Amino acid sequence: MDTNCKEKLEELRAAFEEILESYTDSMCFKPDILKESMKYSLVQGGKRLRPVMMFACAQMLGGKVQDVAQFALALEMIHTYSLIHDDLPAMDNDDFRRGKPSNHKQFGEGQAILAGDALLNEAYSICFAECSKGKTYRNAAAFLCKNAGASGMIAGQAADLYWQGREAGKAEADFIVLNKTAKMIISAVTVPAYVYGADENIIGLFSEFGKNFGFLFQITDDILDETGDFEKLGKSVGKDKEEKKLSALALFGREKSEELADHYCDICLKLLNEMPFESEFLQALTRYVRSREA
Ligand code: GRG
Repeated sequence: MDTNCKEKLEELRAAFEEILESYTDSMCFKPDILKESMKYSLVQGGKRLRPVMMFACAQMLGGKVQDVAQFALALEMIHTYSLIHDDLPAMDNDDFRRGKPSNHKQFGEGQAILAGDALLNEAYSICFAECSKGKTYRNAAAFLCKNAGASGMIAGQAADLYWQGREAGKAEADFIVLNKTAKMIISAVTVPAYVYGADENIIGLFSEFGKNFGFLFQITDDILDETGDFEKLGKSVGKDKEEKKLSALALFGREKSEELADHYCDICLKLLNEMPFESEFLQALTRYVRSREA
């Protein structure tokens, strides 16, 4: 990534951290353990990929970070809840997340479930509050919430759990990635287009970009689970194979997965080129994710 894009990445990340800090400072939930457990997973460690992408898309469309700040916050809260629940013994049973003990290791399983539930519900309250800003905000909120729910991320997670250790093929693996991973990224990049009332064609382009970026992101995540390093990733490695997770990597092996990653990367770049907006930063981010080590 060139210096300009790196600076922009840091600038957008810092903008999100500020918004998040102002939210966590204002949290006054009782009992204290609820607030602390929510805050524990929200602050520090995450790459903030989804908020950064949302802000970059808002700017691409001629808007400002502030226009979508609350949706970025809600999206990161939903993402964080999903990581807390995913780490539970009943799901992926991971002891580390974002470089520190996972939420249930720190607060116990019951509190971790509740921290996740609370983050999800508060995220919906934030989206609900945004709806008073008008029709385009209502459309954006509906889109974001749908992609996180039973026809989005939760469907993907349910399929991921179901197919673990069972015979399945590419269609099932793609269903998991589309829903578990890509739908949240589709939200990140398409919410600004909804907020600004963009036409269907533009919404379709952002959505398709988000989908392919999601597939690229997941395949690099799967490869890193096999080749990556605990220190850099901040989470356990090697578990997907151990737990017989269904993925492109498990189905096709490393070489073909690298080819698939190149394929999704190319589609993302092509879609960005088709957009009538300046997309240098998202192009750089796409290439960066293709070669990421964390
Ligand atoms: C429990 C409803 C429910 C859903 C869980 C997020 C998730 C779905 C599972 C986590 C495992 C996994 C591989 C998910 C795919 C998406 C993904 C790679 C999430 C990790 O996102 P990053 O790398 O995490 O952006 P940070 O910590 O940087 O925010």
